[in-house]
Amino acid sequence: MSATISALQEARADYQPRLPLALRDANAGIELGAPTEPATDRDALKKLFPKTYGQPQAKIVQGKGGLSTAPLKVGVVLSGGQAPGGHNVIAGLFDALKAANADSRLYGFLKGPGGVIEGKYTELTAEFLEPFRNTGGFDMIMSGRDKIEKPAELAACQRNLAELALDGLIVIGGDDSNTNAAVLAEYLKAEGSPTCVIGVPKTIDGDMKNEQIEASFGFDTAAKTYSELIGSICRDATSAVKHWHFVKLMGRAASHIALECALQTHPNLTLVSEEIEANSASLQEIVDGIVDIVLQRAAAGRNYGVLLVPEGLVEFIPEFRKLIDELGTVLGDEEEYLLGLPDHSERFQYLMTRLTAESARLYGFLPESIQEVLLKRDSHDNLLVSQIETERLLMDLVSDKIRALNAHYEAKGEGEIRFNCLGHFFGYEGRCAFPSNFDADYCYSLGHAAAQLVRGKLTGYTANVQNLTKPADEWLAGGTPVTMMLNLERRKGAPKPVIRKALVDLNGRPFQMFAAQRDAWALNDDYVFPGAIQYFGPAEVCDAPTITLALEQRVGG
Ligand code: FBP
Repeated sequence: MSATISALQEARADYQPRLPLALRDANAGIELGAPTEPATDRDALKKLFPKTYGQPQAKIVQGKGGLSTAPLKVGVVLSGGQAPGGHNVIAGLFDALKAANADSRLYGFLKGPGGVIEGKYTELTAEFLEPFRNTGGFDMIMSGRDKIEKPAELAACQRNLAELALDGLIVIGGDDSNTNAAVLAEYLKAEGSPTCVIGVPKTIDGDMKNEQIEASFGFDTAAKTYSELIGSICRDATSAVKHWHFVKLMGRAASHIALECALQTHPNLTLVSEEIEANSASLQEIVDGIVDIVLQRAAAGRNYGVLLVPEGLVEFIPEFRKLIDELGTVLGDEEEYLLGLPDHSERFQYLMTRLTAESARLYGFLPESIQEVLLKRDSHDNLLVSQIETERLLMDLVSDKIRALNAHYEAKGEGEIRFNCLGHFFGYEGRCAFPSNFDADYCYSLGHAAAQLVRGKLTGYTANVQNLTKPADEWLAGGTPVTMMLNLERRKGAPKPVIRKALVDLNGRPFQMFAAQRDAWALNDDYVFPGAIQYFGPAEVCDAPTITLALEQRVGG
């Protein structure tokens, strides 16, 4: 941590995150509900998770008692992309463990799950932790995207956890990492290891949510950070009156971030990947739709506008989906050979012989930078959508079409349409922002909840905090068995257990609210300027949840 700190960081260090009543109670305990089941693939999942399948829901309740007060040793690891509030999960975990027994110790595994496999860790003491409270980023112990999957990796983890004699390991991660936590929990239980594994729902993408998990942490801060920037871009558009801004937004497959930003700022156009898939809209149809709005606004004298593009868009356009699936099959069968070819032109030539004619045409039409990215996957077999410059592809295609229209108008002696566009990508900018009050409180509560689950000796659970649109006092905390959230999906050609990703529900209130207003936003300048996240001031300015969460929990709208 840098020796020089900003005035905000100094002031923010004094912020005491709010906790629900049950997490403030020294005599809280855990109440277990009825056994649970996943929604689908029950038999297969039961076979894969014989030791942890069907566990009951866990609720942390005031006054129940019965949690261990012995000194505990717990490890924590940050997994995957940064999300504001991660440091507060660790602070909450530390404070809860120390409150139960001052001799408890917390260890941070370094650089993600790889640190657990390699046994690289540091002890997290009060002094070490102090400067990180209420700050963004994952720099306290760093993160990584390694997957604990192969038998040798699972065995190495077991060895390292045993060496430290850990009672618990807390995995702070998204859907893939929580799935990984469940796999490790199952393995350790089967091996007779005493280490419990508890996940914490993290990701700015907002796609790890379900009936039990109302929101993943980091979504609130990231979406509000992007909304501030989009609001400023909207004001620039109405000031300069000469640019269309094409803004790609992080968020992986799900369009939750784009949708939340649209609800916050009312841009002229927002593409929602899930709707594009539902309508089977082709790339050409998407481009035509954008051009249509550009023309309508130009006719009203508005040669400017703002368009939001979710980063995972291409995966939802049917012809791209087909291409991506075909590339996936080639990579599944021949990755080493393909990626071993000396340069892109050779890879390209080879792919032309392996793809269907339709996919080969689309692949050949794409810029080389996109062709290259389409051949890469992360350790969880995800496409690297943050590196696909979809906004630029759309800018080029829209510009081409307007150029063609202008040639046509010119031939008829009509005036041309002025269209200048600028591209932006808001992604990494939002992942390490100072957590909003919501994320600071939510994360601190999640950390406390995870500590109580370890004290209750539960394993294979994801910590949850619910009732999030109410004041923190009224939040409810507990744990959801991970097996309950699993289903089988094909990854690298084989069925794999994974937590079902929550995509935008087109019948849900957030999308419906957006759909009811978007026509007016397209043509008028109905922009809203949310401004920067505020940490000090009136509750309606500082503590409001996202519009998405409020609508989903039926508050407002
Ligand atoms: P997680 O799913 O791990 O939370 O990561 C979220 C994310 O920020 C995505 O929105 C983005 O596509 C991806 O990470 C970028 O990955 P990387 O950090 O490896 O560039």
